[in-house]
Amino acid sequence: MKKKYIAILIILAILSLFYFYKYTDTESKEHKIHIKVFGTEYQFWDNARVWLQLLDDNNQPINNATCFVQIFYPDNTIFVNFSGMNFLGNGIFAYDFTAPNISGVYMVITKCTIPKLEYNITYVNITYDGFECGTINCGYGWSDYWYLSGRADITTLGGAYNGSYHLRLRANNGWAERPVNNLNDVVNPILFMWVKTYSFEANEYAYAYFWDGSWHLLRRWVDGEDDNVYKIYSFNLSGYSLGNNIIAFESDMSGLGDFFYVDDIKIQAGIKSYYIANETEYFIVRGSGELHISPRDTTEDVSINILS
Ligand SMILES: [Ca+2]
Ligand SMILES: [Ca+2]
Repeated sequence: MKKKYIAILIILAILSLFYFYKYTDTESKEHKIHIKVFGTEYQFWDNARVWLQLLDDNNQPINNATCFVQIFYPDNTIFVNFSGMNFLGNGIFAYDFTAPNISGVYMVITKCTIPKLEYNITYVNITYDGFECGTINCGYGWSDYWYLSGRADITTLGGAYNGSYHLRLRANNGWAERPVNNLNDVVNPILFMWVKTYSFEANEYAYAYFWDGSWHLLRRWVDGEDDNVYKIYSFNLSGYSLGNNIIAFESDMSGLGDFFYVDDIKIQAGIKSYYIANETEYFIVRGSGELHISPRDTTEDVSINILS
């Protein structure tokens, strides 16, 4: 009796090969492209499909590619010789065909060409706080408000560097921290801040930290530089793990008459804007996989199927 097969739904976990190519760009920063090739299992005369997905290193689909597929019969002769694949959206390209009546494993080779991208870099202030709203949520480029504890406040007292307000820490328990927006895709971020200290004695300190998964000391202020005059400090953040980051300050002085002030804190960094550099230059990204084809009326050579 003829058996009825339910649709072959189970996608074989076909080889997924990842190929890495560089976009050339003005900063020679690496940009990776990921290609995953999928086939599945079909029977003779099925409408069959192989497809692939192209993603960049931010897992965003690459849609401006041109992709071709080559399919080999189980005896390694050519069945499809680099036919164009159809773009379906979201970085997915597919090739549809009628499954031939030769059972076995078909090797699939894909090749995509992607226009080369370059980018311009514009340096801007991506994070800033001058404290001029007088509370914990001024400025821009931050992912949350300031968290203040102990003797830490935003005040007009003591003379701001710019405007009326600044951040002030006193005594031995002041702590101020604020998380910044994701810095993952910026170039050469540099942290600037204006700081002044006053009335430090020996063994009195204040600290600036940067968190990138663990805390790193940016600078320690000590007795002898506590002249109550604002000075600018800069810290190159390129060497840290950029993504989820926090800037923090801590006071470790003796009393309420010892002062650490911060104003006009900012991160300056390069922002990338991509463009197609040259219509005649392309990257080639290759991938491979396989699909299985089996007879309609027998379970022979069918590795995975569902019977009703
Ligand atoms: Ca200010
Ligand atoms: Ca003191």
